[in-house]
Order: sequence, then structure tokens, then C-alpha cells
Amino acid sequence: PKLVIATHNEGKLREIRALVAPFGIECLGAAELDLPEPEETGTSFVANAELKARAAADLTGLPALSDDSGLSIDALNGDPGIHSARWAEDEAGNRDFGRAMQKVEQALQAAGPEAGRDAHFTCALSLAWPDGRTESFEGKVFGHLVYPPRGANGFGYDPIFVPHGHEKTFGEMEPEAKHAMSHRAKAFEQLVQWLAT
Ligand code: ITT
Repeated sequence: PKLVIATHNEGKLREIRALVAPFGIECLGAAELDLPEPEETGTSFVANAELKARAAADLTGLPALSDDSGLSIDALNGDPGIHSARWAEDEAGNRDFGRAMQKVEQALQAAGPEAGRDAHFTCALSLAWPDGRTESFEGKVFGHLVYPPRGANGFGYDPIFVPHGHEKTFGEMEPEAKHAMSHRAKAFEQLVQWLAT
């Protein structure tokens, strides 16, 4: 069986491949299939995940799995949330997460110490079939933010996120440790449970 992984984000692709690996399904990345990046016009993680999976399934005629995710910060009323990738973009549209993490820290400083540093990651995974069916699953992981960034593992905002009950940032953890507790792993667990019923 073949599954299109409808993401252009290499960090996500690496993690999704690792989650899917035990199931013996061949994964095809959106970049290797030269799929376009649909405009993310949705107002929720699930809505954006669904439109990405639907577009890929329609274009390829294969089942497609997409991921829409982001970091929501309590003190910033949930920002950057669904705009997490956009916070990293400069005027030319290039992504720099060093810059995004700095922006987060500036916003936290401006909010003041009483606003706290609590945050969570959300991941919506959508599975779309060529026949029009779609199913979506969501996972979250709660923690707090540190600065400066620590660790070179993972991707995106991982170097500033410390999950509850742990000392290391996601950026300092081995991939296996992140997979044991991440928002993406939790959403994937829901998906597997749904497939099994
Ligand atoms: P696709 O739409 O092609 O999948 P994208 O990077 O544009 O790729 P999103 O719109 O979902 O994807 O952006 C989510 C951003 O949130 C992503 O670029 C990361 O910076 C951040 N993010 C999501 N999951 C993360 C994780 O596990 N660790 C760190 N940052 C994460």
C-alpha cells in the first residue's frame, strides 16, 4: 500500500515516516511527487489539515495524510497557533526559526512575567481518500517555553519547548523520546485506533 504524506516540511515528514514505519506502508513525500502547496485558508488546524490532504488525494488518486500543527502560547491568547510557520517568515518569504523563537520571546517579555510561559503544541492529522472520504485526528502536548533555544534535534520551535514533567527541550531530546509524547504521536495514536475499529 502507498500513502502520500502531504507535507513540504522535512521535519514533519521525518517524524511521520517514523510513526508510519511499523505498518509497512510506502510513504511518498509531497516534494518528491512535486505536489503544489495549497493555500491554507482554514481557521483551524483541522480545517487546514483537511484541505491539504484533500488536495493531495485528488491530485494523486492515492490516499493522503497531511499534518497541520503549531505552537499556541497562553500569554499570547494562543498565538502563533495556526500561523506558526508564518511567524518564521521574513519579507521574502524565507523561514528562519531562530528569528521566530526570538519573536516569541519578545512577545512573552512584553506580556510580563505574571502572564506565564505555558504553551502547547497541537497537531491535526487528516487522512483523505480519493473517493472523497476524510477523517481527522488531533493531538496536543503541554509544556512551557524557555529562552535561549536549546538543542539541535527536531525542528521548528522544538528548541524552546519543554514538555510538562521533563527538563529537556524537544530540541535536546532523542527523536524516540519526542515520539513517546508529542502532539504528532498522540494524533497518530488516534488515527491508528480509528483504523483498528
Ligand atoms: P506543510 O503545510 O507543508 O505541512 P508547514 O511547515 O507550512 O508545512 P504548518 O502550516 O502546519 O506546516 O506550520 C506549522 C509550523 O509549526 C511548522 O512550520 C513548525 O515550525 C511548527 N511546528 C509544528 N510541529 C512542530 C513540532 O513538532 N516541533 C516544533 N515546531 C513545530
